[in-house]
Amino acid sequence: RPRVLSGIQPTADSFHLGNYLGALRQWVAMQETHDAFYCIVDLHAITIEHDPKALRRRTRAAAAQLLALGIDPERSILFVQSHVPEHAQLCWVLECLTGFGEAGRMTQFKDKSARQGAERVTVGLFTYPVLQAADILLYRADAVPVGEDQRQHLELTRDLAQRFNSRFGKTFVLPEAYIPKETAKVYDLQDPNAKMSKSAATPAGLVDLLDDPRVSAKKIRSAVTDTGREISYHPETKPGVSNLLVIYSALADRPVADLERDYAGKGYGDLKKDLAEVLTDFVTPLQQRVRSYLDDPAELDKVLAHGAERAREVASRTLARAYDRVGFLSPA
Ligand code: AQP
Repeated sequence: RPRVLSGIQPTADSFHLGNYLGALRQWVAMQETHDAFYCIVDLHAITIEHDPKALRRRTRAAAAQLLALGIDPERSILFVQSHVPEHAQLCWVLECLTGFGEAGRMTQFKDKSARQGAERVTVGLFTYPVLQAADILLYRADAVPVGEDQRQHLELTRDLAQRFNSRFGKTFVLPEAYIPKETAKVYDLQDPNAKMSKSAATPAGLVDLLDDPRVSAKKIRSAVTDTGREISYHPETKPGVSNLLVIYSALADRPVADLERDYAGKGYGDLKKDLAEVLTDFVTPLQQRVRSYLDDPAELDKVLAHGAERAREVASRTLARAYDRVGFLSPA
């Protein structure tokens, strides 16, 4: 079976709808068709200032959410990045193949460093996409389900794999980004031209999976909509309503065209009210499952330790091969 790898940062107490619809939904589905490696990327999470206690809490919360969303730790390999030291080890080798200018062209780095202010930007934030390349290449993944914002990083990963292979001999698989067509980018409810993101200007535009559903319903009701009255999917001219339709369609598993038909002649208020209900029906049982996983942190840690052990088997083989190819003497 083809192999899939993807990662998510434990940088918030809850994943948001963008994370879920852009990436995590595909993680769950791809377990059926792929050998799956899913990683909670805590090394990435320290590229911006962080609180150690929060990081530990959020790493467990990430695991609980992934299990609650349907990641099956027997079928898939679910693990924490820092438990597998090969990620940092391969990263170093890849950093030595990455051009300084090449890394400087990454738009996520430009955006995030502009937000941080120059004096707080770390070298780790700069080399973030190289570590991401190591995450992917270690498992020789064929497919990487991510949102649209990660496309450029995937291109870099492919470039680095190709560069390594042509310089030192075929070692890595060139991965393909797997970006869902409809939900590649979920937009902020208050600013439907900006990506929904935990670092958004206002929390009103962000829907967290673990938010109280009444709070989320209120955010949906106050979502920015567009001029005109018609409920139709036109991302250019009606970005607000189109975003709501995309979210609705994904959560209810119904094509956008069906929704357009259902809501012909109805108002934005009707759409928002129903979407809030669909969301509530989705998050209520999910939150119960998350709570029950969090009630037993020792069991969670066991699941993650088991995942790390299985991940290391694969990662250590790839790293040994890469080390050998670059000419490192193997320890006697
Ligand atoms: N708005 C989005 N639409 C579609 N996909 C999205 N992803 C994130 N936001 C959206 C996808 O979620 C996965 C996990 O990404 P991450 O761990 O890098 O999370 P993040 O980028 O830290 O999430 P944010 O909220 O976007 O954080 P900031 O504000 O720090 O940039 C990825 O596959 C990503 O594409």
